[in-house]
Amino acid sequence: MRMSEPSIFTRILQGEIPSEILAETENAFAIRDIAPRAPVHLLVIPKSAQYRNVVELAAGDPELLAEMVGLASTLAAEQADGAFRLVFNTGADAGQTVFHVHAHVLAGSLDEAGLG
Ligand code: DGP
Repeated sequence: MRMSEPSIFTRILQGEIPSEILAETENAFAIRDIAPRAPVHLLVIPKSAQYRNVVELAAGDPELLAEMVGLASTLAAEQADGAFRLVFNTGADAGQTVFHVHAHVLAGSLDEAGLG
């Protein structure tokens, strides 16, 4: 465990910052992105902030990565037609701003959608 400040997503999970938890599994949860770039734009986030990005997550806990993909798929089926994009911004130069790994789930009409 790093000794840094809790991430914004940890603070949401702990109820310090309001955001509806749309769904959760044992180790992950989902919220709506605060600045949606698609008709459906969700974030699927591990409950633990242990991994900073998807490369670290895939190396350290591939089962958790699979759990996140499953939650994304379930939500895309519930909130859209089941088709979705899964985007992991990885590194500040790629647009990552929160270094607590998270998947952007983009669904709905994606013609105009940015990549998260
Ligand atoms: P990224 O740029 O890939 O690190 O994505 C971080 C996303 O987190 C960004 O799309 C906006 C979202 N976000 C940041 N702060 C909050 C917040 O307080 N609530 C919610 N729901 N989303 C947030």
